[in-house]
Amino acid sequence: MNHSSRRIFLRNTTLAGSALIAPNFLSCQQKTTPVLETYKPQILSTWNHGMPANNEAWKTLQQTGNIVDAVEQGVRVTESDPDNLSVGLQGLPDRDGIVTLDASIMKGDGSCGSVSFVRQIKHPITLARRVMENTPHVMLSGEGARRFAIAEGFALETEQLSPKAEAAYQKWLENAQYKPVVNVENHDTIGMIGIDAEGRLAGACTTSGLAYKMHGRVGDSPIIGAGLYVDDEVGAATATGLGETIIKICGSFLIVELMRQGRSPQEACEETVRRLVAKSKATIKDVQAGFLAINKDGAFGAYAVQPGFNFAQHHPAKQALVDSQSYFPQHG
Ligand code: SD4
Repeated sequence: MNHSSRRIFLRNTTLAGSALIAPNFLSCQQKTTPVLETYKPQILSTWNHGMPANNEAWKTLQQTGNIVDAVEQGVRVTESDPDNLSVGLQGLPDRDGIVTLDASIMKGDGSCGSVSFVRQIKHPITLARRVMENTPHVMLSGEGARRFAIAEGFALETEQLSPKAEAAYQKWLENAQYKPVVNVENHDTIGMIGIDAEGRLAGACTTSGLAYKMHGRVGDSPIIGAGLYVDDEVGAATATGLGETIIKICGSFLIVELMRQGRSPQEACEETVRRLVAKSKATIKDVQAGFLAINKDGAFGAYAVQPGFNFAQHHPAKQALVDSQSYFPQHG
């Protein structure tokens, strides 16, 4: 373990006047805040595919020292992964059989860019970065985003579905249920948040969105404050899962604001999931949503509605896949 990068805070807070109270009574009244492990630099990503993505982000951070380069290069790995059915052009299509992609990128100084409902672009995260850096706007959508990509020299890829996606789509067409299918396989968006050694933060989020969504549907991932939010003064958060539920509570922004008010990343994720559950009461049994957060000290947290959410963590002492806790317990 690299102790220079790891600081452990253990703080005992006692009730007012407790110094006058006998020790055995004090032990009942004493509230111990949880141990917060902090790591800088650190990269966190949603789901299993976060492991190779984090490796690339880490390598990029070592090479360029730039945390924005790191998160962009990291999630590009997932966008290129031919086996991934919910990020990039090999993802599952909408109900019309068309793959449309959403992505966003944000720096801790508040700069941000995103693209939504974009077709034929292999790396929407890089297009989102171009929106951030080369336009006066935050978000470009659909045909406008595609035209901007062409102007920026991006190649247009084929619209033919990957063999895996085509097979899944043909199977789905047999019943063509319009209800979004939410399960672990169907919310594999990659959200990545990172902090460098000096405490600069950045995040990236990219997805093909909900499988078999209505054509034109946009989820939380490209919405700044929903799928991603980053503020160097506080921390960063990202989301995965049923985007409609995340947008309704401005999930990532809410986490950052809760951390601003003094919550730890873990507490902020849990409170945000509770808010989401409260707002989605009627349908919550069918909903999965998960959040990942880091604060400016490098403390981290994660929480999901249902069991099964995990995240990849990379810092000087550890590269691991970590299971998140959840609001609902393991089924069965
Ligand atoms: C969305 N949050 O579009 C995304 C879903 C997801 O893989 O996580 N998809 O709602």
